[in-house]
Amino acid sequence: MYSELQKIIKEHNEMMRSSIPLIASENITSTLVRKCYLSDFGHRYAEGKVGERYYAGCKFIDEVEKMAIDLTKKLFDAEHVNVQPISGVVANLAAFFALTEPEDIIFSISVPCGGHISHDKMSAAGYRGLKVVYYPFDVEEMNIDVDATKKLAKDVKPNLFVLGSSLILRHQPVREIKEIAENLDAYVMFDASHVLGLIAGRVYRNPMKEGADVLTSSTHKTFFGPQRGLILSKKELAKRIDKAVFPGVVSNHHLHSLAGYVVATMEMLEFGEAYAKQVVRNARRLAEKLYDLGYKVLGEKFGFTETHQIAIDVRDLGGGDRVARRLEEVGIIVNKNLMPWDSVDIAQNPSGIRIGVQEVTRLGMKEEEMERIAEFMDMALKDRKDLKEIRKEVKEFRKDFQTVKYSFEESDAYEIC
Ligand code: DSN
Repeated sequence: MYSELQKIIKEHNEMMRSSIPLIASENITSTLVRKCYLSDFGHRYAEGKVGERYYAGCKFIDEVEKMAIDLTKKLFDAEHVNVQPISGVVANLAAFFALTEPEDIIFSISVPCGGHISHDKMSAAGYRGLKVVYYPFDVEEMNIDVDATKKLAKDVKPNLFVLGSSLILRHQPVREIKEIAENLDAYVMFDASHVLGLIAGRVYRNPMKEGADVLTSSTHKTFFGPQRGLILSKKELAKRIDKAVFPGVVSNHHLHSLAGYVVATMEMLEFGEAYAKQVVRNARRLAEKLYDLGYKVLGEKFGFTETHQIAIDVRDLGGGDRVARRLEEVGIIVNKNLMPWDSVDIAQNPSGIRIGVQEVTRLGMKEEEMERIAEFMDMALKDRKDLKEIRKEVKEFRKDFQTVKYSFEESDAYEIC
């Protein structure tokens, strides 16, 4: 049995090693981060705050958590930091507990317009008992319609404005929403899961500097991983946030990955700016090339993207499901994605695909490689070559990109340490 599992892991690693990973919510960690997973921290418990634990044996864990807090404060110039949420959804749930009461009304971006499920009725927001009203959304701009939001907010009087999304091509209007919120005595929370690494790298505007009261996030999309969560907040909300996290929604908080997060934060401080700039350059180049090849890439009027993501309407190619499967056959991994005009009922075959270039950027790819990727996609989607032949070419192309860049030592991307 064990050898069967080993075989599966090996095959998975080989598949990833020879593919082009373009899922916008994923990234790869350096070996320095991965080594932390194997430490004894992974067997231990540390409930409570640094220096105020419920178990003995936390002396060194306290040092790690203090480093995580201090480095995060430095990176984001944050007033208060909680690094204990174990994922982005857990961070959101804690923020909802800290900022709202059941029956409160929140404004969220709808899932087809890019919002994350945890901001919606079917997930964390609904489970907190919140009533969800969607922002008016300008599809041409792929952004919140501020004027219409202002009008709607006057009638609805939400208690909390949730910003940030999973399909996020633009800077979102945090300042404008904050102004609306202030008049209603409401809070503004920004879920930065997708753009955290771009905020750290100073290419995406820091929502806390634009007026958000709370920033929630996962740590492994544009950020350098590993998979966990965090919350930044204004000082005056610190106690409420901390209580909502522990004992609210987290007990132990996975200390081996906390140590990995410390390494990732150091990497971000050192290399984040260069990486984030290259991410946005890569996303734009891939979008432009696909657009030139005749694909319906959203957002021509704003240069296609201001982040790591691009979105393509692929209805004329059979829809997102067909396109994602076909690309997978040649080793290009993307996700099918609802587009703003879709109903959630067609989530299994939506109108579009979403592409993120953060992981291939971390693997060292630049604009030239984005053009190659667009050509591979085009060959597969327009049947210009046998799929097996394209798969071979993709494998060959990937051979030059086997190490993790933007780290203190360049390491093999798939080595099991
Ligand atoms: N659903 C994930 C995404 O791909 O954006 C985030 O949790």
